[in-house]
Formats: sequence, C-alpha cells, structure tokens
Amino acid sequence: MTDQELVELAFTMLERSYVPYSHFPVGAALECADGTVFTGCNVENAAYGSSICAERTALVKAVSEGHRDDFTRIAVVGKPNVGKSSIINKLLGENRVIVSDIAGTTRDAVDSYFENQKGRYLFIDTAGMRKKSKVDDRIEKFSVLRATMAIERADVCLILVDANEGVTEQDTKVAGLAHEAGKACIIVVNKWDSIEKDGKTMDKMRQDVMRDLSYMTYAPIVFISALTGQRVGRLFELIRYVNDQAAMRITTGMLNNVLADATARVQPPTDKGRRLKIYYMTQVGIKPPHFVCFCNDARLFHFSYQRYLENQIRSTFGLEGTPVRLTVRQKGEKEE
Ligand SMILES: Nc1nc2c(ncn2[C@@H]2O[C@H](COP(=O)(O)OP(=O)(O)OP(=O)(O)O)[C@@H](O)[C@H]2O)c(=O)[nH]1
Ligand SMILES: [Mg+2]
Repeated sequence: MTDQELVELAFTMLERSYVPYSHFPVGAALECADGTVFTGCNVENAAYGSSICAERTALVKAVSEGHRDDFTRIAVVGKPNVGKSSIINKLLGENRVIVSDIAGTTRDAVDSYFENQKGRYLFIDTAGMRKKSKVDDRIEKFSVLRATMAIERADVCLILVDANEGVTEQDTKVAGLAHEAGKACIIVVNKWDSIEKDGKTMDKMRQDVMRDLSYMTYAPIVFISALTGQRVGRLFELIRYVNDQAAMRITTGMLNNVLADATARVQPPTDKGRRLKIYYMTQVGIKPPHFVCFCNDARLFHFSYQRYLENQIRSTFGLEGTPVRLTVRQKGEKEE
C-alpha cells in the first residue's frame, strides 16, 4: 500500500466512523502543518489527529512493528479527555500520540513500544469509554469493546481518574473490567495540577477512591499531572512492581503455614454442628495469582471466610496491585 493510499484509507475510515479497525496497520507517522510529528500512531488516529491539527495535510506512513513478546504491556484506560494520551506522551518523553481537548480524540487502540533503563514497555492508548446514552448506544458499545480488548492484551492497567471529578460511573465500569479480567492495576488520579489543594486533599481523595472502587483496594493510587509531569516518572517503577507481584509464586509449604495460622486465629465457620475443614491450599496459577483450597464441604466456605483468607495471604505476601483468585474444592471433587 502506498502512503497516498493509506491516507485515503484513513480518511474513508474516519468518514464511516466507528468500525473496528484494529487490523489496520499500526506504526503510522503523522506530520502536522505546524511541524509536530506524531509517531507510532495507527492510521485512524493519525488521520483524526491531522483533521484536528491541520487541514488534511498529514503524512501517514505504515511501518511494520513485528512481534515483541518481552515487553510489559500496559493498557491506559479511562473516560474521554481524562488524559490517557497525555500520560503516554509524558512517559515516552515525546509526542507519540495525539492529545486534544476534544473528547474522543483517540479512536482506536494505539501501541507504543518503549525501552529505558527500567525495562521494556508497550503502552496501549485506548479510546475513552463514553457515557451511556440512547443516541450513542453504538458508540458506547464500541468504546467498551475496545477498552475490553486492550485490557485483555495487557499485563498492567492504568486506570485513569480525573482529579476534578473523582470516581465517576464510567470509571467504575472501566475498573470493573480490569478487575474481572484479573489484571494488575494502578489507579492514576490525573490533572492533579488543576485542583485546589490543602494538606488534606490527597488523603481525602484517596479515601474516596477506595470507597468508590472498594473491590480494588489492592491497587496503588497515585496522584499525577500529565501536564506538568509531576510524579509521572514513578509510574515506570510501579508498573514493574505490580507486574512482578501478579507473577508471584508462593510455595505450598508457605501457603499452608499461613492457612494454619489463619484457621487457628479465626475458626472456620460451622453449620448445624458441621465445621468447615480446610485440608490444604496450593497455588495453581499466576497473573493473577490463583489459589485452590481443598476442604470437606464447599457450602460451608462462606465468602466472608474466603475474604478473610485472602486478606491473610495478602498481609503475609503483599500481592499489591493484583487481584487474586480463590477456588474452593471439596475433597472427592475431581481435579482438572
Ligand atoms: N490541567 C491538566 N490538563 C491535562 C492533564 N492531562 C491532560 N490534560 C488535558 O486534557 C485534555 C485531554 O487530554 P488527552 O490526553 O487527549 O485525553 P485522552 O484521555 O487521551 O482523551 P481521548 O483520546 O479523547 O479519550 C487535553 O486538553 C490535555 O492537555 C493534566 O494533568 N492537567
Ligand atoms: Mg487520547
């Protein structure tokens, strides 16, 4: 495909709007009339960016990226205009993806590979998830689908929240997708520069976030500004940290020590004189860490006791930033 054909294709796609384009070439470059160059865009984003930045004067070029497996994959998710693209540009130290105050600037997932002394990263910029409305039902569906696909591909999700608005319904939805997918997560409160603060603002907001995303209290919360760059650099270490935590393997011996302590401290529940007995526990998977508990009667293993065990495991081993899975098996049940 020639560059000219690519440009044509990109604009045709734009006019049709909202068809899943993920199979189109990534690695396009865009040069705006003012000389700003964006690299690593996909065609659609480049074309859209050019229509914002200049009157269809973009130079769009396809570059094949090839397969790169040893990169930590990070999905940057959140509602339109929260600053997803801005954060990626700041992390990469260059204008890799297109930023504007028009909600819906990023139209499809855009991959940016990046390497520094801390590691190798693939940042996936995503289309912001929009508010549900009857008129835009189709758009809503696609933005959810796209975010879901990006989350599926990722090792770590950066869940963006706007400091001006706090956690909104859409944020809860995005965070829920990442949690359900079992991905390591970091909650990133962006636009920290733009709110009035006193000594208590950060603690207050941290508490609000933990209350609103109560199923995700394992996720670290950071307060940054993609505009000024405040604390953005810390994300590299944090990404590596939560990714390592999600890949942690705990030996059966260590797990059963925790189990013995936990059951001695808080007795397992009983029902009609029958007490839950947990025989042993073992880890069967990583990313997220997955534990299987063998017991005498799964019906006695109430959710609250599972939660208690999970907390005991977390307080011993950390597992920060990652959800965990706990499967209960009754003795006699077949192992898969
Ligand atoms: N004050 C302030 N503005 C920011 C910050 N980060 C981003 N912005 C602005 O917010 C607007 C949206 O930024 P984008 O990075 O395009 O947001 P996005 O989440 O990628 O948006 P979509 O691609 O439309 O979903 C732009 O005008 C940015 O300059 C920040 O930390 N502080
Ligand atoms: Mg964007």
